[in-house]
Amino acid sequence: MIPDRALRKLKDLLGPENVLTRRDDLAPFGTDATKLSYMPDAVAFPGNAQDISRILVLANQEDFPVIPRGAGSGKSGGALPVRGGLVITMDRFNRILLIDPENLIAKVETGVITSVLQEEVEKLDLFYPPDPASTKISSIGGNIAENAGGLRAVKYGVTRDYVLGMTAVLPTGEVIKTGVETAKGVVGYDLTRLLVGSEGTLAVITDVTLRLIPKPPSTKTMMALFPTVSAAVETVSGMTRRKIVPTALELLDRLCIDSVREELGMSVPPECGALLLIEVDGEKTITKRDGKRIRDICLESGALGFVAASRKRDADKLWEARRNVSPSVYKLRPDKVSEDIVVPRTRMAEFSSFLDALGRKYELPIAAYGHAGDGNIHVNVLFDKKAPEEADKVERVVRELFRKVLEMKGTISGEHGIGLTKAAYLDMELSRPAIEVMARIKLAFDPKGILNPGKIFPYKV
Ligand code: 2HG
Ligand code: ZN
Repeated sequence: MIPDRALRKLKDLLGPENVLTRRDDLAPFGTDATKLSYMPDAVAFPGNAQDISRILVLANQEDFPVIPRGAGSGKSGGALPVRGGLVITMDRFNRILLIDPENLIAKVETGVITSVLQEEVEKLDLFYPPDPASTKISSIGGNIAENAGGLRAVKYGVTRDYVLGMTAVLPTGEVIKTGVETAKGVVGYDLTRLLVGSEGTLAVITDVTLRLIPKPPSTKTMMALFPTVSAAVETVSGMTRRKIVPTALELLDRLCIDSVREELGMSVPPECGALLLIEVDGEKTITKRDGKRIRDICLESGALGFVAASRKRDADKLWEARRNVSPSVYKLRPDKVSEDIVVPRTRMAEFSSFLDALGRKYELPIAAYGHAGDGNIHVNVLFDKKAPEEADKVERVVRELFRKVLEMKGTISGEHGIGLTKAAYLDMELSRPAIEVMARIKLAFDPKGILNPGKIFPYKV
């Protein structure tokens, strides 16, 4: 609960138009892409780092939780107000401050939508590679909070690889600068790297300096059809063995294909059990050569068909369909849990047989898709929460999945973060001393535990 005097103070600080307290207005800020929902006590729209600093000082004095929120597209519940309190949205932090083609950097406020930045830098023949499937709806700040990956991570790495420095407001109200605006920098502990992926629990990041690279002059998009997921992922291993690193190498299993069949714009025969979407980039001669090598590998590995998109429009359609898999699988059941496990690339075929057996054992549809080039597979367990015989099984399915992934030397989260939905499983992967040292870091930043409580840790820090 936020005391009335604190709410009055907030309205004085930000202006009454920037503080919501009516229940009807609050509900949309209590949910995200997990479809879980919790009611905040109030929502604030700060306009600059000083506003956030004052809010956090007040929260420490009056002891209420503050939950930073980007665009609300999170997949692990990182922005949900699980203990009520004040949600602060970054909507007003929506400016691209600088694109510097000579130093290859951009400076942006963290509420900027990722695809907006991508489009702006591409106008100058520059490239911001991190490309989560949600690029059109997620914000740079949210991507940084969760260290988002995405489709191009196989070649270009993840968000953290492009963050050089930032302005961050500490939970105790101090505003700090971390990192650099230069190509390199090693002064002091790497707080930038610590804050990337800290899921809104250590600081509120208000602007960032990002590394850019030159835009690849051309791209080539291809689709290969396979009878089974095993055949498709064996092909992925074949490409890695032959030292081919595409820009994107994405898998869709049969359930996913069925969910976006119309959107693909290319016909996929019913005997197709899996497909790979592949993109390469670079000089035209290179994309042509790599495209041919990839085609040969796919056909040698038993592909049922192989097509290259001849027009940009067709390629865009394929990628759009791929980005829509996550919402489209709801056609199969009204509810799902989305996982983002990673297994060693060489063990994906073994993992896909495990998933088949898991689905049969629990009699639930399990869709598998995503970033096969990284071994990062989205396992979506579909169910109906109104049907207790289905809902009761989901936790067991997830535990069994994580146990197998860890046994295979994988990780339980490759890109969505732990947030709320995976906190109960954190100790499956991390040892007690590792969690304790993280808890001590949290306490060093946030002694009163006011910033985004209830996230990451399986117990109260
Ligand atoms: C994707 O790659 C996203 O489509 C979402 O990371 C995946 O919902 C999911 O499981
Ligand atoms: Zn993904």
